[in-house]
Amino acid sequence: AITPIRRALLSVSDKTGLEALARRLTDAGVELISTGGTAKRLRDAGFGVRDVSDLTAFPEMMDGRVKTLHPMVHGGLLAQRANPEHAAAMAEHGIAPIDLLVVNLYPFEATVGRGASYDECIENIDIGGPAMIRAAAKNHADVTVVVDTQDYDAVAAEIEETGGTRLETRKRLAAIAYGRTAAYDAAVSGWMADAVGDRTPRRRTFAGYLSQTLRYGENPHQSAAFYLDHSARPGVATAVQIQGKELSHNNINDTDAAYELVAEFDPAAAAACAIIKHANPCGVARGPSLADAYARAYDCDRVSAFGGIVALNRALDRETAEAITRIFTEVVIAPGADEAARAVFAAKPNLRLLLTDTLPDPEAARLALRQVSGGLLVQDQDTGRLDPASLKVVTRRQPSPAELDDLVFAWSVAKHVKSNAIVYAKGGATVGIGAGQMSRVDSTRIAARKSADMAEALGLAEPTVRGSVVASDAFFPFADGLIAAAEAGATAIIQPGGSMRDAEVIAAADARGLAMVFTGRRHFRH
Ligand code: 93A
Repeated sequence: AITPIRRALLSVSDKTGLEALARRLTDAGVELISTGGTAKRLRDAGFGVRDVSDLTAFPEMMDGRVKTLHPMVHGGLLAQRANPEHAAAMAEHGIAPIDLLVVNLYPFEATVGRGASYDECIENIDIGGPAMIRAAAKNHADVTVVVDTQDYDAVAAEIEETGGTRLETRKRLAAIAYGRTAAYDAAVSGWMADAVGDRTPRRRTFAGYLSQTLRYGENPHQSAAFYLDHSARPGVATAVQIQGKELSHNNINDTDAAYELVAEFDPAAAAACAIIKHANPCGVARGPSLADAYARAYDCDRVSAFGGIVALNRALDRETAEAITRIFTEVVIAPGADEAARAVFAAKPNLRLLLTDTLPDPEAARLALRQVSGGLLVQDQDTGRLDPASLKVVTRRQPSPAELDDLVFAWSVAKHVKSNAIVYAKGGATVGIGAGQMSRVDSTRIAARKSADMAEALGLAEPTVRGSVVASDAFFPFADGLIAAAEAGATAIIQPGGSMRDAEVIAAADARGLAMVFTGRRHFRH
């Protein structure tokens, strides 16, 4: 069954495609009504359009805060056409039906995104638009609602073809409409809660707004899209892509992991580089220069670094760009890139280069979400950072200053490795990483074995884990993991402590002359 469309109300902030739509509606004999700015744009383009203020016999007032909030508008949207009482009310009050509503809202998310003042953000909270959208969507039995410029073409085509719209189309559009108002209010709520620093998980609602549809998801048979939240946090979501192929679902996920990790390292203190594969680091290093940091991150696991994601904590320079382009790399993200570096990358047009103005703030409080079947798990993001002064030495031997430095470095990396996480480090670079194993002792052994393989490939006399330190993201439940690390050649250990068998683990460390410190805090990452 087709419901004819005779009158349309158009009220849009984003005027993309407006004239083309108006042309097709007018040609199909549809009468147009509009709010101030939209009406002006249409009139300037030569269309005949009736002002909402004429319909309501009320001026738009209070800076436009009140323009469509009127029974002449809402009656026209909400009246059930086949209901005799509704028809009588319409006749009595002279309310004419509105069959098509085209609205897009004040750009609240974009206003927040460009860092506008509090008052300006408040002024960009649309009230009349969502009210009309919700009214029209509720009454989809009779009314067609369009909130996305991307739907203009299909709706216009259906009107041209049939003189109206199908019920199925109106239902589909109503679902899109409620999705838009829900996401809109979630953005307003999230922004306001952030403004007062309230991140109580039980009070939050979550929705994003569409940034882009992706070619596919984690695998080619999964469809996917990328949604942004209101936070405008520097990172993969807000970065400018300078060059390279379109980002994939997995690129976005891995780039996020890479940038969050490298942001742990203060660029004023040292350059740092993280290379990521499958959301886990395969090499992380600090250094006097970016090129040095990249080279040593790469040396941790050259095999895995192939096709990896590289994140830097300083602006990309020519030397580092040249080193990165020597192997196949998927994505590079950095807080800037100089001209010479850009020129080097330009010769590799497929390589994706993402730039942000600043690094993400690793200490910024925020919520982390994870989907489970039928729900969302919500928690504070793990922003816990180590205060070296709080470390407790539990062994007879104290760590040397060099060991201590590496222990803190390894711990910062371990926080970003999937559990069970084991990270060996030496001289400000990881030399072996064990990630995502179901047993901690397996992670310990895998990290040592990878390091031995790497040492062999590099032609080194002995594995790089010899004389390294090791971080464990959670306590060693038994001494076996620690013994495995000691046998691999680690000389110092950082871990949360807190196992029932801590005494056994400490005794095993003392027996081997290891230094061990407890953080009192774990960094599970599942
Ligand atoms: O300030 S409002 O919340 N009050 C209203 O009554 C109202 N009616 C429509 N904003 C309102 N709108 C919004 O105005 C629409 O959602 C649309 O985004 C915008 C279009 O205004 P103009 O046609 O003047 O450009």
